[in-house]
Amino acid sequence: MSSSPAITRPLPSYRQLQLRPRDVRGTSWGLFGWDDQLGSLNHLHPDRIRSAARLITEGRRINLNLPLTAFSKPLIAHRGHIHHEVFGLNEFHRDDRIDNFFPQASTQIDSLRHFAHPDRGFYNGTDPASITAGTAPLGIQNVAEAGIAGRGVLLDVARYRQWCGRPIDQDRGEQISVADLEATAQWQNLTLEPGDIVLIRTGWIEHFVRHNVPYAGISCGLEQSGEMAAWLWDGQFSLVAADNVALEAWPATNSQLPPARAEVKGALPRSSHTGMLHRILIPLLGIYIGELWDLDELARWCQCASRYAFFLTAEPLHVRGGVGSPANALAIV
Ligand code: UVW
Repeated sequence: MSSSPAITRPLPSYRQLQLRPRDVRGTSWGLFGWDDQLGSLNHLHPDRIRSAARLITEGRRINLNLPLTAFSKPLIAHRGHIHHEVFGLNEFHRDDRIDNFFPQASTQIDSLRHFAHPDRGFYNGTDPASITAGTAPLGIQNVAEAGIAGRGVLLDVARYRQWCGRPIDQDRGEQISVADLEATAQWQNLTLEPGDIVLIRTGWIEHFVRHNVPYAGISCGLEQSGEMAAWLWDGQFSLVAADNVALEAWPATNSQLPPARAEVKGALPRSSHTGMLHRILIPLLGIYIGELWDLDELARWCQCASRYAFFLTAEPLHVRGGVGSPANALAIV
């Protein structure tokens, strides 16, 4: 799989998705083909990538990844801390090994096998039995094979909110609204375009990592609402990533999204995943998302240059059947 096919017909809006036939209602299933593995990455047309390359004016590279070892105490309890061993076959040689590696423990991209919707299943109706280690469906290797490159745009919501006298309260798990995203873009004089790789800076990394504030398991992030899902789908963005724990606010206790039918009926116990935007974005819409992207240096450059668009690449690990991966993301300005 070397490049995405061009989309030859207009895509339905999020509102129109809700009017699709019952078995695909509210989903993008089949719109990119029933065997599609790339979802929103189909928006990375070759002409968009060529035009994004023209944004490279200085030739400066800005790393967007935290170290794999950034969190000695895991942010999500079940994701442990890596053990890195350096050894040598003799005194003139070194090799290394990493054990206990959780690919989503630091800066990451989630594959489309990360979440299923409890009532609807995995993206494109993929058989859950096919989602195991080493199998291809929806695995992160699809992204590694296609590659990510295109126009990155930064929405520095943290700085916008500071500027307008409403700084984000990092301890409250605040929900960032569509209105805030749009106001930030307008304040930055940025017009969002189809195919954009949208990076949202909430200030989480600056607060909890750079200023070393103890993290109590509460993170600001995108509001869990139909309006947010509509904004992300209708914008035809290729990928959306943020500098926080889950892209969306965490935990999802103030979600405006309804629980799954199975949860309402009691067939599935409610959990920390109830009400998550992940359940809409990944399995229903096929939108690739990223978390814990380090956007602070990029934000400084954007502010100095008064420019919020740049060339961006990301290349996840080529792990067949991988669920998530370090993002290996780079802005080139
Ligand atoms: C959460 O579940 C909080 O986020 P993710 O698994 O996508 O890292």
